[in-house]
Amino acid sequence: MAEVREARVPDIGNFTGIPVIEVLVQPGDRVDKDQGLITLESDKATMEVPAPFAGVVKEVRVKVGDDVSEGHVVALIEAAEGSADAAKGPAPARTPAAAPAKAEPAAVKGDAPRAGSEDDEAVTNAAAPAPTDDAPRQPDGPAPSSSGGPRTPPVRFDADAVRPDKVPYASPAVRMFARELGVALEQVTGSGRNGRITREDVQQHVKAALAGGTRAAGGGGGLDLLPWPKVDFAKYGAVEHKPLSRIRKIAGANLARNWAMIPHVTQHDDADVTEMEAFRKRLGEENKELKLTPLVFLIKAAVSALKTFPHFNASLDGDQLVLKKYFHIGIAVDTPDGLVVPVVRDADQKGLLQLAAELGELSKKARERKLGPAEMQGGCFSISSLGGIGGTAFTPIVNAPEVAILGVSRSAMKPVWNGKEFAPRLVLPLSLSYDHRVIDGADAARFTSHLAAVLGDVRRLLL
Ligand code: CAO
Repeated sequence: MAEVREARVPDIGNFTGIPVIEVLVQPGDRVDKDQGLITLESDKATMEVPAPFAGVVKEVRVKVGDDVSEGHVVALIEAAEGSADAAKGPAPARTPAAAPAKAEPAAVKGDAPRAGSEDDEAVTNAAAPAPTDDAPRQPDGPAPSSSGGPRTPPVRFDADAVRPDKVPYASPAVRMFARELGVALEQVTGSGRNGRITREDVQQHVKAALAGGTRAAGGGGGLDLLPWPKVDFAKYGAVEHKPLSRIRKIAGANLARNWAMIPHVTQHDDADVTEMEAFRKRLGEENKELKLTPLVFLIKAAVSALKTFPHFNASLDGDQLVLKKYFHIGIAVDTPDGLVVPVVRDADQKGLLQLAAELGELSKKARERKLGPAEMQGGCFSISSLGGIGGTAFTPIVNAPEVAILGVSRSAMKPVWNGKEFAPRLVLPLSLSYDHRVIDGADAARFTSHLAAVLGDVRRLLL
């Protein structure tokens, strides 16, 4: 007649009083050797206690919430007929078992090696090989001790080797389940105790990915944000509801994507535009029909800088940088309905006066909502000028798929040291935001220095 034997908690290093968080079997269950019986969870990692031999569970001696240590009896199992391991297995139930022989411990890694994997050798004597109901069973278990006596598979539970901030909190069974589905556990939010990831969490993650959610299974990043706060503002005072305009909704969605997906850095600089302003005023006097603002000089200066630093006139396309040989400059225009960005095409081929005329026309059309989609497409680089309004600096958001945007604030007279004395100079603040995946800080500083040099001496635009 088959013997009923004890299944005990194996060697788990120096850990004692580890809570049981899952009981994976119940009386009557047929278990294979090394099949998980219970899951333990310390504050740093989880592990399964495996069945030391195949058989039928007669009694489960622990429940969720119990604290267990090495040698604690987990279950009584009636050994299957002909189970070689059972013959050499632990002492029969209710007979105190010999202390489990300690094999050379192997550290439990963050991801438990799966049965039959290349890692098996390294973990020959490590328990918790992590089979699951739907996983292949491990054909052979731990080797008997040299004495040939009974032994429970030992586990070295090396919590120090486990980085709690790096290792997702999940049982070996859940890890294997995630691996089979190609899900990176780092991207799954755990709903269990202490943020532990459950099988259901993995399933939900896959469902969200299949439904086109932001979190793709096994790859990509994706933001895992809290839901937007829902507040009843009327509780605190009078309010009025006003629907967002279509432009604001579209612009808002684009801005949010660009802000979230592009690693932004903003480089600030000053340009001495004293001479440029004197020239602009003269030119304005001669062309009273045109509105000749500093912006047209900025467009020309931007073209000059883009020619000198071609990777600013580019877009990312996967792991390719698409360098553009044309110079279409987007101009952010403030309209009552929100922000739009019409594009001045081939700005390199146009003079200051033509640019002024075109800019006047585009901003008028923008404010009258008469811009066609084609007039807002194909931009290489954008300029957002708040100079007519005020401010000293700001951080514009890159207009994807462009890689940089120039923000311009209001010029102001400032005392500037010329080597001998402070002289009153008209200083124009520049704020260049860029995509740090494409542009390095040093190049951004060179770019704004180039802009400042060109705006400081507009004769350079002829070069
Ligand atoms: N410093 C000082 N004065 C400036 C200046 C600057 N940097 N830029 C413009 N000015 C002056 C102009 O010379 C003009 O003066 P006059 O009336 O005496 O001629 C006045 O400010 C108003 O200029 P403007 O704003 O009408 O014209 P512009 O060519 O500079 O800009 C446009 C045109 C369409 C870009 C602008 O009207 C606009 O919409 N700006 C807002 C852009 C925006 O919202 N950006 C933020 C986007 S969110 O990141």
